[in-house]
Amino acid sequence: MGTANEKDNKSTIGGPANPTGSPANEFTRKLSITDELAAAMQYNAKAGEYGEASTSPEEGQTVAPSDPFVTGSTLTETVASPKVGSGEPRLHFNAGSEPLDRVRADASSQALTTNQGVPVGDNQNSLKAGYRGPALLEDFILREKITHFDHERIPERVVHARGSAAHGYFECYESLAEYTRASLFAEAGKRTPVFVRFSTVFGERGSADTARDARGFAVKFYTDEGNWDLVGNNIPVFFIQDAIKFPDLVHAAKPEPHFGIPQASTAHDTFWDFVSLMPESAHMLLWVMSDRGIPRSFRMMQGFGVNTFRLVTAEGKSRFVKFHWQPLAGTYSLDWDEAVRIAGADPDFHRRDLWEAIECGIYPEYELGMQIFTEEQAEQFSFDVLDATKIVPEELVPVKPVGRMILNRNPDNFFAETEQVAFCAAHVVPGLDFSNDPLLAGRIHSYVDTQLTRLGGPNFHEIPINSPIAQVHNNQRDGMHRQSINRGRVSYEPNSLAGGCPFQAGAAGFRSFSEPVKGDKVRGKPERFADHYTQATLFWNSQSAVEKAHIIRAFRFELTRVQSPAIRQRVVAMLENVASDLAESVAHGLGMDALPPPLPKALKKDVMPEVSSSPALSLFARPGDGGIRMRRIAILVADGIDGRIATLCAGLLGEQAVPRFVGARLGSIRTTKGKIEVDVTLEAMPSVLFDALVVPGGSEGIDALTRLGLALEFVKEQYRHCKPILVLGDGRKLIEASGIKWTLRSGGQDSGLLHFEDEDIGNASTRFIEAIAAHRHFEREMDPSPV
Ligand code: HDE
Repeated sequence: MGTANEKDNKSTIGGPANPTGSPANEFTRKLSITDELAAAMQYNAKAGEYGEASTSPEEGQTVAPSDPFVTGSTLTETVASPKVGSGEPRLHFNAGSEPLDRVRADASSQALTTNQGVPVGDNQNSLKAGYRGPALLEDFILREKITHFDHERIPERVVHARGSAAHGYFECYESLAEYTRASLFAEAGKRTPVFVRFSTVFGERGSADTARDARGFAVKFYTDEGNWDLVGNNIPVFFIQDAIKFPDLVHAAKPEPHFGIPQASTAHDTFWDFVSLMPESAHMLLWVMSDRGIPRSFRMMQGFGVNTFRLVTAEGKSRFVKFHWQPLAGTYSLDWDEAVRIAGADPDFHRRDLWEAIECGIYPEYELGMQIFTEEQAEQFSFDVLDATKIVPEELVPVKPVGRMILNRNPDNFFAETEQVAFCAAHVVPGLDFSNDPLLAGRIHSYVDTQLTRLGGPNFHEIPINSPIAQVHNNQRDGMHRQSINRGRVSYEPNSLAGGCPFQAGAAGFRSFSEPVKGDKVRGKPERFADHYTQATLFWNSQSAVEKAHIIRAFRFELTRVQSPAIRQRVVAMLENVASDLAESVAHGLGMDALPPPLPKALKKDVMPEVSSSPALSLFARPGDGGIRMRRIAILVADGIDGRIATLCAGLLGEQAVPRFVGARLGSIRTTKGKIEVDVTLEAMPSVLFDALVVPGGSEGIDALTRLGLALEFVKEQYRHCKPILVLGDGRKLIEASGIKWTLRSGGQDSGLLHFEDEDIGNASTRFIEAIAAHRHFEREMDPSPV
């Protein structure tokens, strides 16, 4: 056991008087082999840290210890117990990176305990001095329970507080090694686990899902080289160009501070005051006021990385990239009147939709696309790719599909996963990097910073949902709520006492793209950022007539709620620089007699855009796969309806749609052929919660429905919101009683209002399914609606 250093070891302050064979001898041995390890690293070869050499960092120096004991914390680590574990140290391993199973808890067949694991005998009564006497301070069971309860809430996210999330995976179509060394894109078929959170931006945690707002689309990829968070939105641009304006934007949009009104709505003075003084917001405003601001479902909206990022190859070559998510179910939206009513009928509309789709096995799917372009190409664009208020039109750089994402598992626990997940725009992996977008720079800082308050300290990366599946090894230590029990005494680098570990990865690790930078230290923006309107006009020009009408309606609605006429005028003056027909229509709706002069433009010269219209910007450009999975279909029922409706219902179920028999009360109703159980009442699930309507035949049943105000209302709303309506046989009487006309005002045919005789059910079903797949039948839309 003796080594050359044994004598010296004995002379250390902690050195034992060591009778041979005693544990103290092991102590001496450890001192010796520790010294051997330290001696094996004679110096720190720092040459690679300077000058030219530092651009390709080498792997850190490391020496393997002759015995694992040497890097351990204690000689007693082999002592096993049900608490400390097997006594076999798991070397080179961080147990915190194990799958979430390690922290899932299930109480079936288990007795109730305190947080200390003490079985609780009575969970009904606090401890008292006598049945009618005072409760006793001694009652640690009561106090623990109440104290924990008192602290159940954490601060909500300062923005994006309202959200819903799911687990799934990303699958790469083909190797992207030509563009990036990111491991998740290394080979065709490679799967990477993901956790995705969708959110609204401005509403509080309990606000309604259907508020008009951008939607967050944040994806955490648990790659084998660490976590990559693609923290995007469902709109490809943003309100502002520089992070320094973000607190102003959010303060202006949130409820006004003096009275906390309005909740989850930009329809108020402070928001429009701010944005009309920040004309760079014009482009984003058009997107938010379009139907993108009220998606039908999280499953039916696009996602965008917004900021320009970089892809970097193994050789260090960089290209710019914009990220796009494309939903397989197509892009569809709500009607504004519908969105407002849903907020009352089911404020959890989007959350429920996502949850139910996944529970039913109808897994939401999105394709990831990339617009990849070089810096030289970017130089030629009429806009600046570092400006987050600009898109790169697909006509300039097509979107290359690179993989698909499938959400196939709901979380076990909303708080532990959806609430505690922490996304961060700074979380990138080797092969990805940032551009100099000044908005992105602020984001790189903000996300970690905000978690320090929200999640209570610097160890939020250890919360199970946030921990990477890639191993975490570094010398960070301590802080609130630390979970890892780091073995050994070394928490610094360079070191020789742990054989240099953990050592820097060198070429295998993340390396920032070495971008040449020059220029004065300034506060300012490049000139191309001053063009605030060209792309807002491009968006407007790319919309269909229906979409334009909805944008006008949204501006009118929001500005009608603005109390200050001067602010309304300023917004209209801004819109004049986007499109005169837009400005005029909005002004007309606001009762303005004359248009104000347009806002002066910051950029005096005209910009020559590459394209003046881009069809890809219309929601109608993305119908999806044409399926009607998870579409909710109401079948109105009352005693005496035609029983053949059951056949139609079965056909819809076959398409994985969700038909529901809706009646005045629960229980069974009598049909001409037997009985049907009512699924839900007209009151509990009003029209706005359904995508389509069936009015069955059967004279007696229809007469009963015609006498029901709620049934008439139901039909009217389906019609007003341009939804497909299938009417069978005598059902036509309910349509007529609702004041609905069979033909359009233009005299044409309404493609979404179908009437068939009862015996025609097969044909009716096929046509109806097509009409549902078309989502809405806007040819019937009139403003204002006569029904
Ligand atoms: Fe965020 N943003 N953001 N943001 N953001 C947050 O981080 C911030 C921006 C986005 O589901 C916060 O953890 C700044 C653009 C999403 O948990 C905070 C700026 C885009 C989510 C923050 C922006 C986003 C957030 C609040 C301007 C689209 C929700 C809570 C410089 C690309 C993630 C949190 C989730 C959340 C800061 C602008 C997307 C405060 C400073 C542009 C999807 O850190």
